[in-house]
Amino acid sequence: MNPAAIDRPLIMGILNVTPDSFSDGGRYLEPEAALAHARRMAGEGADIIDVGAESTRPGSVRVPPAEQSRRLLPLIESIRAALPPQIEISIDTTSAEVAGQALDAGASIINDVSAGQDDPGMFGLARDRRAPIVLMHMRGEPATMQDNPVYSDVVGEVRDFLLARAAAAMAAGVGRDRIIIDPGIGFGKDRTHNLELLAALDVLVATGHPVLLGTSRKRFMGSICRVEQHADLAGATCATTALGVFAGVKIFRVHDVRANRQAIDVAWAIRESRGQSR
Ligand code: HH2
Repeated sequence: MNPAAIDRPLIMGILNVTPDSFSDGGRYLEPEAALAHARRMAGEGADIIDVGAESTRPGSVRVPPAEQSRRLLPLIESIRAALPPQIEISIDTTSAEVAGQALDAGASIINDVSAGQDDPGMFGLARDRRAPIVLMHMRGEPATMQDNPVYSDVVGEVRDFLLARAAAAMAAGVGRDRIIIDPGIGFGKDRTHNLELLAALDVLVATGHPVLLGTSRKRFMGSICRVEQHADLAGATCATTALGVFAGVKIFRVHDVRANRQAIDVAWAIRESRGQSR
Protein backbone atom coordinates (compact mmCIF):
# COMPACT_ATOMS: atom_id res chain seq x y z
CA MET A 1 0.00 0.00 0.00
CA ASN A 2 1.14 3.50 -0.75
CA PRO A 3 -0.48 5.64 1.98
CA ALA A 4 0.04 8.83 -0.01
CA ALA A 5 -2.03 7.39 -2.88
CA ILE A 6 -5.12 6.30 -0.88
CA ASP A 7 -8.00 7.76 -2.89
CA ARG A 8 -10.99 6.52 -0.86
CA PRO A 9 -11.43 5.73 2.85
CA LEU A 10 -10.18 2.30 3.90
CA ILE A 11 -11.25 -0.02 6.70
CA MET A 12 -8.78 -1.67 9.02
CA GLY A 13 -10.56 -4.55 10.75
CA ILE A 14 -9.37 -5.34 14.28
CA LEU A 15 -8.17 -8.83 15.19
CA ASN A 16 -6.88 -9.00 18.76
CA VAL A 17 -5.20 -12.27 19.68
CA THR A 18 -5.25 -11.38 23.35
CA PRO A 19 -6.95 -12.67 26.49
CA ASP A 20 -7.61 -9.14 27.79
CA SER A 21 -8.52 -6.63 25.05
CA PHE A 22 -11.24 -4.29 26.23
CA SER A 23 -13.87 -5.34 23.70
CA ASP A 24 -12.97 -8.65 22.06
CA GLY A 25 -10.40 -10.10 24.50
CA GLY A 26 -10.28 -13.90 24.54
CA ARG A 27 -12.52 -14.40 21.50
CA TYR A 28 -9.81 -15.05 18.93
CA LEU A 29 -7.09 -16.85 20.86
CA GLU A 30 -7.80 -20.07 18.96
CA PRO A 31 -6.16 -19.92 15.49
CA GLU A 32 -9.27 -21.24 13.72
CA ALA A 33 -11.50 -18.60 15.33
CA ALA A 34 -8.99 -15.86 14.48
CA LEU A 35 -8.70 -16.91 10.84
CA ALA A 36 -12.48 -17.21 10.52
CA HIS A 37 -12.85 -13.69 11.88
CA ALA A 38 -10.26 -12.33 9.43
CA ARG A 39 -12.18 -13.98 6.58
CA ARG A 40 -15.47 -12.57 7.88
CA MET A 41 -14.06 -9.04 8.09
CA ALA A 42 -12.62 -9.31 4.58
CA GLY A 43 -16.01 -10.48 3.30
CA GLU A 44 -17.68 -7.52 4.99
CA GLY A 45 -15.41 -5.00 3.32
CA ALA A 46 -12.18 -4.68 5.32
CA ASP A 47 -9.18 -3.49 3.28
CA ILE A 48 -6.61 -4.22 6.00
CA ILE A 49 -6.60 -6.76 8.86
CA ASP A 50 -4.84 -5.38 11.95
CA VAL A 51 -3.47 -8.17 14.13
CA GLY A 52 -2.18 -7.56 17.61
CA ALA A 53 -1.18 -9.70 20.57
CA GLU A 54 -0.85 -7.02 23.23
CA SER A 55 -3.80 -5.15 24.67
CA THR A 56 -3.27 -1.42 25.17
CA ARG A 57 -6.45 -0.82 27.15
CA PRO A 58 -6.03 1.34 30.26
CA GLY A 59 -4.24 -0.70 32.92
CA SER A 60 -3.17 -3.52 30.58
CA VAL A 61 0.10 -5.40 31.16
CA ARG A 62 2.93 -5.75 28.62
CA VAL A 63 3.34 -8.96 26.60
CA PRO A 64 6.97 -10.02 25.91
CA PRO A 65 7.96 -10.00 22.22
CA ALA A 66 8.48 -13.78 22.12
CA GLU A 67 4.92 -14.37 23.35
CA GLN A 68 3.52 -11.83 20.85
CA SER A 69 5.32 -13.63 18.02
CA ARG A 70 4.16 -17.05 19.23
CA ARG A 71 0.53 -15.89 19.06
CA LEU A 72 0.84 -13.93 15.83
CA LEU A 73 3.19 -15.44 13.30
CA PRO A 74 1.32 -18.66 12.35
CA LEU A 75 -1.89 -16.62 12.21
CA ILE A 76 -0.40 -14.00 9.88
CA GLU A 77 0.87 -16.78 7.60
CA SER A 78 -2.54 -18.42 7.47
CA ILE A 79 -4.37 -15.12 6.86
CA ARG A 80 -1.91 -14.23 4.09
CA ALA A 81 -2.51 -17.61 2.45
CA ALA A 82 -6.28 -17.39 2.80
CA LEU A 83 -7.07 -13.82 1.74
CA PRO A 84 -6.56 -12.17 -1.65
CA PRO A 85 -3.36 -10.12 -1.95
CA GLN A 86 -5.13 -6.77 -2.15
CA ILE A 87 -6.18 -7.22 1.48
CA GLU A 88 -3.19 -6.17 3.51
CA ILE A 89 -2.19 -7.16 7.03
CA SER A 90 -0.94 -4.67 9.59
CA ILE A 91 0.92 -5.58 12.75
CA ASP A 92 -0.12 -3.77 15.93
CA THR A 93 3.02 -3.86 18.06
CA THR A 94 5.61 -1.51 19.54
CA SER A 95 8.37 -4.12 19.22
CA ALA A 96 10.62 -3.93 16.15
CA GLU A 97 11.49 -7.61 16.62
CA VAL A 98 7.83 -8.66 16.46
CA ALA A 99 7.12 -6.25 13.60
CA GLY A 100 10.07 -7.58 11.57
CA GLN A 101 8.97 -11.18 12.01
CA ALA A 102 5.40 -10.22 11.15
CA LEU A 103 6.57 -8.56 7.92
CA ASP A 104 8.45 -11.76 7.08
CA ALA A 105 5.27 -13.76 7.72
CA GLY A 106 3.15 -11.66 5.36
CA ALA A 107 2.21 -8.41 7.08
CA SER A 108 2.96 -5.23 5.13
CA ILE A 109 2.05 -2.32 7.43
CA ILE A 110 3.40 -1.44 10.90
CA ASN A 111 0.95 -0.04 13.46
CA ASP A 112 3.02 1.38 16.32
CA VAL A 113 0.93 2.97 19.10
CA SER A 114 4.14 4.34 20.65
CA ALA A 115 5.08 6.19 17.43
CA GLY A 116 8.56 4.67 17.50
CA GLN A 117 9.26 5.67 21.11
CA ASP A 118 9.18 2.19 22.67
CA ASP A 119 11.73 0.58 20.40
CA PRO A 120 14.58 2.56 18.80
CA GLY A 121 14.74 -0.09 16.06
CA MET A 122 11.25 0.58 14.69
CA PHE A 123 12.04 3.42 12.29
CA GLY A 124 15.08 1.57 10.90
CA LEU A 125 12.88 -1.44 10.25
CA ALA A 126 10.23 0.65 8.46
CA ARG A 127 12.99 2.26 6.39
CA ASP A 128 14.72 -1.00 5.45
CA ARG A 129 11.48 -2.81 4.61
CA ARG A 130 9.87 0.23 2.97
CA ALA A 131 6.80 -0.48 5.11
CA PRO A 132 4.07 2.07 5.75
CA ILE A 133 4.00 2.92 9.47
CA VAL A 134 1.19 4.28 11.64
CA LEU A 135 2.44 6.75 14.27
CA MET A 136 -0.09 7.18 17.09
CA HIS A 137 -0.25 9.76 19.85
CA MET A 138 -0.32 8.46 23.40
CA ARG A 139 0.18 10.37 26.63
CA GLY A 140 2.09 8.20 29.12
CA GLU A 141 1.79 4.42 29.14
CA PRO A 142 -1.29 2.17 28.93
CA ALA A 143 -0.82 1.19 32.59
CA THR A 144 -1.28 4.76 33.81
CA MET A 145 -2.39 6.88 30.85
CA GLN A 146 -5.92 7.58 32.11
CA ASP A 147 -4.71 8.96 35.47
CA ASN A 148 -5.86 12.54 35.03
CA PRO A 149 -4.39 13.52 31.64
CA VAL A 150 -3.91 17.30 31.32
CA TYR A 151 -3.45 19.39 28.15
CA SER A 152 -3.64 23.12 27.60
CA ASP A 153 -4.46 22.66 23.89
CA VAL A 154 -5.11 19.01 23.15
CA VAL A 155 -5.45 19.45 19.37
CA GLY A 156 -2.29 21.51 19.00
CA GLU A 157 -0.28 19.27 21.31
CA VAL A 158 -1.35 16.07 19.54
CA ARG A 159 -0.64 17.59 16.12
CA ASP A 160 2.78 18.87 17.20
CA PHE A 161 3.70 15.51 18.74
CA LEU A 162 2.71 13.65 15.58
CA LEU A 163 4.62 16.06 13.36
CA ALA A 164 7.68 15.68 15.62
CA ARG A 165 7.48 11.88 15.45
CA ALA A 166 6.98 12.00 11.69
CA ALA A 167 10.08 14.23 11.45
CA ALA A 168 12.04 11.75 13.60
CA ALA A 169 10.94 8.89 11.34
CA MET A 170 11.96 10.82 8.22
CA ALA A 171 15.31 11.71 9.81
CA ALA A 172 15.82 7.96 10.28
CA GLY A 173 15.16 7.42 6.59
CA VAL A 174 11.45 6.55 6.48
CA GLY A 175 9.87 8.02 3.36
CA ARG A 176 7.39 10.82 3.97
CA ASP A 177 4.87 9.04 1.77
CA ARG A 178 4.89 6.00 4.11
CA ILE A 179 3.88 7.82 7.29
CA ILE A 180 0.31 7.65 8.60
CA ILE A 181 -0.68 9.64 11.71
CA ASP A 182 -3.31 8.84 14.35
CA PRO A 183 -4.58 11.02 17.23
CA GLY A 184 -4.82 7.99 19.55
CA ILE A 185 -8.40 8.39 20.72
CA GLY A 186 -8.64 7.21 24.34
CA PHE A 187 -4.89 7.00 24.90
CA GLY A 188 -4.19 9.39 27.78
CA LYS A 189 -7.27 11.49 27.00
CA ASP A 190 -10.51 12.09 28.83
CA ARG A 191 -13.91 12.43 27.21
CA THR A 192 -13.51 16.15 26.52
CA HIS A 193 -10.09 15.62 24.93
CA ASN A 194 -11.46 12.85 22.68
CA LEU A 195 -14.41 14.98 21.58
CA GLU A 196 -12.21 18.01 20.89
CA LEU A 197 -9.90 15.89 18.75
CA LEU A 198 -12.83 14.42 16.83
CA ALA A 199 -14.18 17.91 16.20
CA ALA A 200 -10.79 19.00 14.82
CA LEU A 201 -9.75 16.08 12.62
CA ASP A 202 -9.32 18.54 9.75
CA VAL A 203 -6.35 20.01 11.65
CA LEU A 204 -4.58 16.65 11.46
CA VAL A 205 -5.64 16.10 7.85
CA ALA A 206 -4.12 19.52 7.02
CA THR A 207 -0.66 18.20 7.99
CA GLY A 208 -0.67 16.37 4.66
CA HIS A 209 -0.09 12.95 6.25
CA PRO A 210 -2.87 10.39 5.79
CA VAL A 211 -4.85 10.14 9.05
CA LEU A 212 -6.01 6.92 10.72
CA LEU A 213 -8.84 7.04 13.28
CA GLY A 214 -9.44 4.45 16.00
CA THR A 215 -12.64 5.16 17.94
CA SER A 216 -14.17 1.72 17.69
CA ARG A 217 -16.36 0.87 20.71
CA LYS A 218 -14.29 3.14 22.95
CA ARG A 219 -15.49 3.94 26.43
CA PHE A 220 -16.01 7.72 26.07
CA MET A 221 -18.87 7.03 23.62
CA GLY A 222 -20.48 4.59 26.05
CA SER A 223 -20.67 7.37 28.62
CA ILE A 224 -22.39 9.65 26.08
CA CYS A 225 -24.89 7.01 24.96
CA ARG A 226 -25.29 5.52 28.43
CA VAL A 227 -24.29 2.11 27.08
CA GLU A 228 -22.38 -0.28 29.35
CA GLN A 229 -21.44 -2.97 26.81
CA HIS A 230 -18.65 -2.04 24.39
CA ALA A 231 -20.10 -4.34 21.73
CA ASP A 232 -23.24 -2.16 21.64
CA LEU A 233 -21.30 0.85 20.38
CA ALA A 234 -21.28 0.09 16.64
CA GLY A 235 -23.79 2.88 15.95
CA ALA A 236 -21.77 5.38 17.97
CA THR A 237 -18.61 4.31 16.15
CA CYS A 238 -20.33 4.80 12.79
CA ALA A 239 -21.16 8.40 13.75
CA THR A 240 -17.47 9.14 14.27
CA THR A 241 -16.61 7.31 11.05
CA ALA A 242 -19.01 9.42 9.00
CA LEU A 243 -17.59 12.61 10.52
CA GLY A 244 -14.08 11.34 9.86
CA VAL A 245 -14.88 10.74 6.20
CA PHE A 246 -16.07 14.32 5.91
CA ALA A 247 -12.91 15.62 7.57
CA GLY A 248 -10.71 13.64 5.18
CA VAL A 249 -9.60 10.70 7.35
CA LYS A 250 -8.20 7.90 5.17
CA ILE A 251 -8.23 4.77 7.38
CA PHE A 252 -10.74 3.65 10.03
CA ARG A 253 -9.69 0.98 12.56
CA VAL A 254 -12.90 -0.79 13.60
CA HIS A 255 -14.36 -3.96 15.09
CA ASP A 256 -17.73 -3.78 13.30
CA VAL A 257 -16.70 -3.88 9.66
CA ARG A 258 -20.08 -4.27 7.99
CA ALA A 259 -21.68 -1.30 9.77
CA ASN A 260 -18.68 0.96 9.29
CA ARG A 261 -18.39 -0.02 5.61
CA GLN A 262 -21.93 1.27 5.16
CA ALA A 263 -21.17 4.45 7.10
CA ILE A 264 -18.08 5.09 4.98
CA ASP A 265 -19.75 4.36 1.67
CA VAL A 266 -22.71 6.65 2.36
CA ALA A 267 -20.63 9.45 3.88
CA TRP A 268 -18.18 9.21 0.96
CA ALA A 269 -20.98 9.35 -1.61
CA ILE A 270 -22.37 12.48 0.08
CA ARG A 271 -18.91 14.07 0.25
CA GLU A 272 -18.26 13.32 -3.41
CA SER A 273 -21.62 14.79 -4.42
CA ARG A 274 -20.77 18.28 -3.16
CA GLY A 275 -21.56 20.81 -5.82
CA GLN A 276 -22.18 18.20 -8.53
CA SER A 277 -25.40 19.73 -9.88
CA ARG A 278 -24.07 23.26 -10.01
N1 HH2 B 1 -6.53 1.49 19.58
C1 HH2 B 1 -6.31 0.32 20.18
C2 HH2 B 1 -5.26 -0.52 19.76
N2 HH2 B 1 -4.47 -0.17 18.72
N3 HH2 B 1 -3.90 1.38 17.03
C3 HH2 B 1 -4.10 2.57 16.42
N4 HH2 B 1 -3.31 2.94 15.41
N5 HH2 B 1 -5.10 3.43 16.83
C4 HH2 B 1 -5.93 3.12 17.86
O1 HH2 B 1 -6.82 3.95 18.20
C5 HH2 B 1 -5.74 1.88 18.54
C6 HH2 B 1 -4.69 1.02 18.08
C7 HH2 B 1 -7.18 -0.10 21.32
O2 HH2 B 1 -8.28 -0.81 20.85
P1 HH2 B 1 -8.40 -2.41 20.81
O3 HH2 B 1 -7.38 -3.02 19.93
O4 HH2 B 1 -9.80 -2.75 20.45
O5 HH2 B 1 -8.20 -2.86 22.29
P2 HH2 B 1 -6.94 -3.43 23.09
O6 HH2 B 1 -5.84 -2.43 23.03
O7 HH2 B 1 -7.49 -3.61 24.49
O8 HH2 B 1 -6.54 -4.72 22.46
